[in-house]
Amino acid sequence: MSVGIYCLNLVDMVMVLASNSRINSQRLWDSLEEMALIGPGVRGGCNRQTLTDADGDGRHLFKRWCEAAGMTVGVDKMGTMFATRPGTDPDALPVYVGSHLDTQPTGGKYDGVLGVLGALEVVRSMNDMGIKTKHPIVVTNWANEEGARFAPAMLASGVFAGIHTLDYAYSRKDLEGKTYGDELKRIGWVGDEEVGARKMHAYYELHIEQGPILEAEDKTIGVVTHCQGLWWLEFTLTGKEAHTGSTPMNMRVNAGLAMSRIFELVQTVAMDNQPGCVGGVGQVKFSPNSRNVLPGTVVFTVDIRSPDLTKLNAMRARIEAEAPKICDGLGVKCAVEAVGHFDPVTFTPELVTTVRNAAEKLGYSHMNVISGAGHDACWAAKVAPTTMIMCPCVDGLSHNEDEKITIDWAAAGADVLLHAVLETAEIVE
Ligand code: HGY
Ligand code: MN
Ligand code: MN
Repeated sequence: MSVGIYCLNLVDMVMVLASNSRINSQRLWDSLEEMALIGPGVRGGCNRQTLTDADGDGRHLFKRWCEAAGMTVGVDKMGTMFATRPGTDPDALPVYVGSHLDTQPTGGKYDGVLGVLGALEVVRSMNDMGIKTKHPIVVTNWANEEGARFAPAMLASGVFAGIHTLDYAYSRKDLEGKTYGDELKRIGWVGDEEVGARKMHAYYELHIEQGPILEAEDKTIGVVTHCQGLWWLEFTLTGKEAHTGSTPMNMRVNAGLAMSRIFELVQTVAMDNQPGCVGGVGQVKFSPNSRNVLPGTVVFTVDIRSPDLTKLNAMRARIEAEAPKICDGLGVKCAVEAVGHFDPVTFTPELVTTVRNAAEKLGYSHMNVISGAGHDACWAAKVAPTTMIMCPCVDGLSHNEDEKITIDWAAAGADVLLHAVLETAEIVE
């Protein structure tokens, strides 16, 4: 009986490896923990706000890691970072995969960061397995996704997709009056690439859910089919500065009182549009913000969202119709400016199927989800086939230093990301 020696040639070996491959979960977790040390919060989370020195330090670490993984790093004029792993076909458009490294002031370790370092881990794992792909892979760190310091959110990806001009983006100011352009220059991360000049074959983004559904349904992977739309309405209310003690109640022009009644209005409008709508306010600025002076001006941003465009715009219309009446009744002047917006997003069905098939193949429980939070993928979807992958987070908590995920959830998300990217980037010998 001849003993046939069946040996796998290199291509078969790579294909077998690739078909069952998993990322290195401990290496991913260690990278997440190391990045979290940069711009630490005060309760175990992160405060690595965009264009701060901490953001700059995080960028340098990410660049070092990318170069150590054999990638070359380009930067565009908005400061977005693109780390390229070459493909075998120099004419093939790259598969982009990433998210953001900037955090909220009281952010977690994983919002955005899991997507960037999960993408880096995909490349590191491809290197380990000697996998080559036809299409290059570009690991991406989008600048200013959060919009916490410079509104609107997803600013750099918005310029990339042609939604905002570079001048508009550079002019955006933080609460201290510093501009995006000046701060980007100050940290030394103004790149030379024209924003949006890069063309994508596809874009994938891994992100924590930032909501309670996956954990509650005991599902490991969120197959993201849509993302809800958003309006950020910035109100500037003008009252009259006056003594909080000696000014009679009937003589007050109280912008703070008007603000509180508009908060109630936002809550009522959102609750009147259940299910599937949300509304609230996260940022308020009183001037002069002194305990015993009635505010002369109050500036705050109303954040309303819905996956239903009609409901989203109806909420905006009702708030913009009723808020001025509240102010008129108090003698307060009311100005509103839309400072952030995107319509609900439908991700690319073919890529959504690729993600679902990868989760199936890897044996991960999964379900379709609509993203409650906004992401750079919302703008990438304007210029390329795009979709997202989500993993659960503990109690659905995010934008809070107590944000938690498990190493298994992180690994599952990055495993699915690996297989989706390999499918789209096409493994070759
Ligand atoms: O606002 C958002 O949904 C995102 O966290 N920037
Ligand atoms: Mn995010
Ligand atoms: Mn966020």
